[in-house]
Amino acid sequence: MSLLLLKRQQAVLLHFFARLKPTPPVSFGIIPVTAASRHLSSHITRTNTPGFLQFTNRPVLTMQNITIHTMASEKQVKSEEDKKKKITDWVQPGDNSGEFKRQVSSFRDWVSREAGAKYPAEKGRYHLYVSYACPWATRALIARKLKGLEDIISYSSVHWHLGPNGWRFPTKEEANAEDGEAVIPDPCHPDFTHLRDVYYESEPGYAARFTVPVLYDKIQKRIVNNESSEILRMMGTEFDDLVEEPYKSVDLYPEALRKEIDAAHEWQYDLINNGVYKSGFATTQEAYEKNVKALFEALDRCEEHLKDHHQTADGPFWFGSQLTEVDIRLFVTVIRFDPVYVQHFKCNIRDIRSGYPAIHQWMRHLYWEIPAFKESTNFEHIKKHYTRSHTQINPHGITPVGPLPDILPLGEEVPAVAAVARK
Ligand SMILES: N[C@@H](CCC(=O)N[C@@H](CS)C(=O)NCC(=O)O)C(=O)O
Repeated sequence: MSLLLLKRQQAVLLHFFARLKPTPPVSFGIIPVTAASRHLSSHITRTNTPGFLQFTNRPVLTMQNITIHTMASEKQVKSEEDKKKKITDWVQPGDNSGEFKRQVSSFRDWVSREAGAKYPAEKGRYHLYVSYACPWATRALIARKLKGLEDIISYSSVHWHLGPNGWRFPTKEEANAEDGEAVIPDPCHPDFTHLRDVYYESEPGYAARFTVPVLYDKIQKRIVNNESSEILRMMGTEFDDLVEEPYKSVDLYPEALRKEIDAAHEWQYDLINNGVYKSGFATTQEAYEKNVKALFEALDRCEEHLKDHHQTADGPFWFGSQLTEVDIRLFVTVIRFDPVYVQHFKCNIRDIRSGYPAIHQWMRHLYWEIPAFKESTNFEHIKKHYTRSHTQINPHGITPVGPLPDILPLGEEVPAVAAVARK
């Protein structure tokens, strides 16, 4: 759209509002949000529809603060049905299948070590937005530590609560009181209050979910990628020219294992990583049962696999002696299993600590023996986020106290397991 056309549309709007001025504030309609509209005052209010703002006829509109692109492209004009959607609708209203359907991530660029890359690997250039609560984001946090990228990629965590406007940044006061490193206001944009502001800065008409993780380029002021599997993959290799040994030779996706890694990801993503969400967000008995049974069959398969590895004693990881992406991606779900998924998502056919000895051992080894795993796990955020944000599942927002402890020490078992072991 040309600048001239835009200006003309702004002028028409201004004229219209000038005529409405004497009347009390009324809602006027919704328009697509733009980066500029963040700076608008009371004429604009947020809506619960991602990508759109509410216009009112409140006092004096100047040309300066109607710096809104009034472009309502085909893509941005939303149906009445779309407008009713809420961030907290995990299953779309009217979807009788009762199935949670995860959206496809939108930003899919890559940081690259290649010369002339659009997003070159550079120290200090990228920021990683995460939530400690989120298993997908924690994949990236773990990789950042394992690959020695702590001085190369900065990071911060959002507040644990996900509200009607999505993830928000902690205030300065909260940052002091919060439990957890880097739980701070947005370090890249001090005036941003919500993660969605970062999305709108990159793409004014963005109309999908505002998810973590987000890998952000501080120079181009743009989201590079918001898909955790890809952020994990690029952290594994693309910054290797900037890190010293021993980090350079940490290979999370080794050539010789690629086929097996890809195959494991395929079923584990669908049945386990996403399977807990499909169980927990289901709104029909059929959808819940289908997904929870498939989840536990997949966990049984993990148990068999890890039991064999432990018996042959070729190493503590999924592929024996080599820590790979598979360990990271499975860990972030399994570590949340007993504290949250068992009760909150009704994934309670068994729990890990009493029902899956080999998975339990594998998980505890990663947590207690490899600092990147423990340091990226914040049980406080994990427990509070799910139980107090998903009000349709847990209307009173009460966080269960147990199980205690969040994770057992290595070598200690729940009493029933220990009793059997003594026999
Ligand atoms: N495919 C994405 C999924 C990320 C995702 O769903 N993150 C959740 C947190 S666990 C989120 O930010 N949800 C906010 C929302 O959907 O509004 C990825 O793997 O990066």
